[in-house]
Amino acid sequence: MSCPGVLQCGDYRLDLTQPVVMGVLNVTPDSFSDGGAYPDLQAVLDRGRQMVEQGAAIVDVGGESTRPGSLGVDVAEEKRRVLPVIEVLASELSVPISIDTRKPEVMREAIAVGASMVNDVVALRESGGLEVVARSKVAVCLMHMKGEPATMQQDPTYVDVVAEVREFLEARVAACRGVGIASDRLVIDPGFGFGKTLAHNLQLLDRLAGLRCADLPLLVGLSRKGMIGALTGRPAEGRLAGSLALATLAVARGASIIRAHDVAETVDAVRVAGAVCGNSKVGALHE
Ligand code: 9MG
Repeated sequence: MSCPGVLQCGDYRLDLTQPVVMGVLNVTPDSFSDGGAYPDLQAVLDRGRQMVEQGAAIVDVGGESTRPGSLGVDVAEEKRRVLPVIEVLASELSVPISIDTRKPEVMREAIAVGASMVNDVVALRESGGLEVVARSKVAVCLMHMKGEPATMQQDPTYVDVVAEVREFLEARVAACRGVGIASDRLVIDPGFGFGKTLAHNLQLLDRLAGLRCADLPLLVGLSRKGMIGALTGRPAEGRLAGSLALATLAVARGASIIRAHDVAETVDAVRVAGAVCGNSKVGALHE
């Protein structure tokens, strides 16, 4: 049965009565490579442990870049990058491990080695994705993306971006329910930067509460994104202050999960924002 404020992630029950942080752990060749063919598992595990110590409630592992302009990797290469990492993190860490992938075969094998959540930028639209998740107990994040990463930022247009994103998410939630995925396993995400101009991103954030469907938790990924670069003129590594400002605004507008690279700083921002907005227990705990 669905229980408001709890996300069922495999064997984990994640408390979302206060907003939480999902740490980003990319295992693309430029991230944890030791120069050889395989990811440096010890370095990845150390980073995962550090994220948990810093307060991450979920660790999101991705082996394929979805940045604007990026080209995909093939399924064998993606599995080679992520599966050993998921297996070691799931056995060593005490939080749900999420697999960031759009490929049903990668989802299935990641779940088999311990992933408790699927983070899918195409919201289970690839053939077989719905069934893989339905046959498991994992949670799934359904994200909106218009177009494909290689071309999505080439003049994206909407009549009403908030209404179109909400209608898309409602349809994907209905598709999930249609194959038997319970509501307490679903999370929705407007997909900031995925086929959206700066103006679209700002409207979506400002009207985030209007995206809610069926009281499902909202996840947002704003950390280091191009919209911060557009507003501040700073490169990705100089966008922490902008990322924290957006994370704070997202919590104020009802976001439950903040996907972030800078875990320690984001956890503090989210706790403070959650306390002010009345959706966190942290104020009471430390008074
Ligand atoms: C993988 N990835 C990159 N940005 C993201 C975002 O905004 N949301 C989700 N769910 N995943 C993302």
